[in-house]
Amino acid sequence: MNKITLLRLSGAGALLLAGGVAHADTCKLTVESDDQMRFNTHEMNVPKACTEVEVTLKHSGQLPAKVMGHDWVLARDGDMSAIDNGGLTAGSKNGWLPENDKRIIASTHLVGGGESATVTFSTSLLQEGSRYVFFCTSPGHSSIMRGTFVFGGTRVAQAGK
Ligand SMILES: [Cu+2]
Repeated sequence: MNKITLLRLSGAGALLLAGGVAHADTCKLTVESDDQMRFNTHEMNVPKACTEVEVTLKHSGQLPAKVMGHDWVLARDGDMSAIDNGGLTAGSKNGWLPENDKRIIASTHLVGGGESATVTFSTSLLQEGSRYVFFCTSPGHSSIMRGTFVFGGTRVAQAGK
């Protein structure tokens, strides 16, 4: 099930690259989270050749979702705060995710230690050069648990674009 290529280049600034682009249109990425309220990367890149992206969020810690639950949410840079606030309002019964929020491009459900969750979405939802972020909507987590998500190209678009 898990045919995932994960290149860890360096600690917190680790870069995730999708594998098998030439052979498959679905590009698979894995992100790990832990009991210290961290993702193992702050940047994810999806090549333009990918028509679909499959992201698996793993929780390598031991604490239950109630205490240290994490999710993986993708949105445009400017929508993060509003989604985060919506998640707070939605509360734990909704896994800290606002319901039917069209600003959410993709999201996993909340996972606790030892669990994982996968979400698949089409790259037709993404525009090359736009600024996207991935983050966790557990209360207070997005201040640390956030990163840049880049579709196509090798650089994040200039600020203000
Ligand atoms: Cu979290």
